Amino acid sequence: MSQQEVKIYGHVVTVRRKGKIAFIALRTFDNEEQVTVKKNEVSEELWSLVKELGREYFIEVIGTLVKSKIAKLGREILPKSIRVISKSEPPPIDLYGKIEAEWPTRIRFRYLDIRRPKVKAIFRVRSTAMNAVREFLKKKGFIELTFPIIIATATEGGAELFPIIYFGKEAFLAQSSQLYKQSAVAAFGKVFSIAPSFRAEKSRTRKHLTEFWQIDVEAALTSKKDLMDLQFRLVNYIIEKILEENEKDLKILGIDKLEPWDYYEVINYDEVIDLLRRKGFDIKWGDDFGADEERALVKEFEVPFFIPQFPSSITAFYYMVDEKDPRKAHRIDMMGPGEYGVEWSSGGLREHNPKRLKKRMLELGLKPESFEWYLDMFNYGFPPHGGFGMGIERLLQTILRLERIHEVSLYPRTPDILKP
Ligand code: AMO
Repeated sequence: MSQQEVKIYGHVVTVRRKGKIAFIALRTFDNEEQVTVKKNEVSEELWSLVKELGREYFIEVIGTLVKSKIAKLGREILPKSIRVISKSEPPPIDLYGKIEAEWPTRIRFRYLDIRRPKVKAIFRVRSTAMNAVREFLKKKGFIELTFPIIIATATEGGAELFPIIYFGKEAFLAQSSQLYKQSAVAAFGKVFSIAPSFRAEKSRTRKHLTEFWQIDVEAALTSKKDLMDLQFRLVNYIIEKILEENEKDLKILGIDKLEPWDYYEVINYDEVIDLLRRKGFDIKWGDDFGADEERALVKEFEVPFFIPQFPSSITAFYYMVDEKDPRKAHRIDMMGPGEYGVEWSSGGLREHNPKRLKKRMLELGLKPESFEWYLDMFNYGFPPHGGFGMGIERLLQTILRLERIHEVSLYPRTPDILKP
């Protein structure tokens, strides 16, 4: 590297002085640079300014970039001038300490917490993942659409809705794009949306947010095998892109083993129940898995796996019931494996016969009148179809080996967190 004049901006991480030399660790938006100030080579004014610099001061440095054997990036900046653009109070949380602040403190000062290299690494990976989803699905012929967030009816169960006042009427924040993506499939054949989803669940667990982002995918004339293959390839494509674009971030996060999976597994609901019973859980056919059961289950797997059928009684109305065995419905859950595994997605084949749909709604205690337009649209030549909804935070929680899903949300929303 030949000498190069540079102008950089960043936050002061630390200033270490050793006699006639001072090292400023400067966090730029992309890196941590070292600015080396030599008393004998700079003006008196600059040398005394260095003494005044505090943590998180935002400064401009103009100087020469030279090679360095000791600096982390193998380079350092010898400044000609330093300008303080914005001073900082002493930060209330240690942005660089080996021991992280406690989570409630981190959340309280989340606007500072997100400056930490580890946190930034997570969100650079998330950005790559979002792009990868779009790239992959577009290559597969899907069109990206956006659907309403303000809606009139529940899609995923009534109790989990956030009500809002809409010009004096009651409306809700969308739990998913379910009904709308289904409507669009009849027009476009292959559709997807990436949208926020809201669930008023009082679940204080490692995998629940009240606001999360869902990759909603729907395709006409698809099969369960197609849906499983598509999701498996989508996940692998995301991982390939992360490996390509986020090498530095993975290093910061301490993730040295990440690669696309060679295959996926399929395990039937009945086998899952047997397995959990063998593990001592008090669970019977017809039950959904609780948090502890899910955790025990995913730990048994080293690759992503699908559960391709569920009892109809615990399956939403829009899934197709198995004609041969009406106790079961064509719902497919995709599960992330291992210690950090969680349910990544739900999906399956949909019912497109309005009479059968109405019957299902009644069976599940829903009011068909609330779904008038949805039921009606199936009277107009509707293609068989299926799809899935994948939680982006859940997927990244597993990939990035994070104990808490909240880490993947810039400003997480939970029953306890509404600020900042
Ligand atoms: P479901 O309700 O299973 O299905 O949600 C789909 C996926 O969204 C993610 N997810 C969540 N992530 C974080 N916090 C939550 N509280 C939360 N709830 C759900 C999970 C889950 O697998 N309409 C269907 C999907 C479909 O059939 O297309 C649906 O919403 O990753």
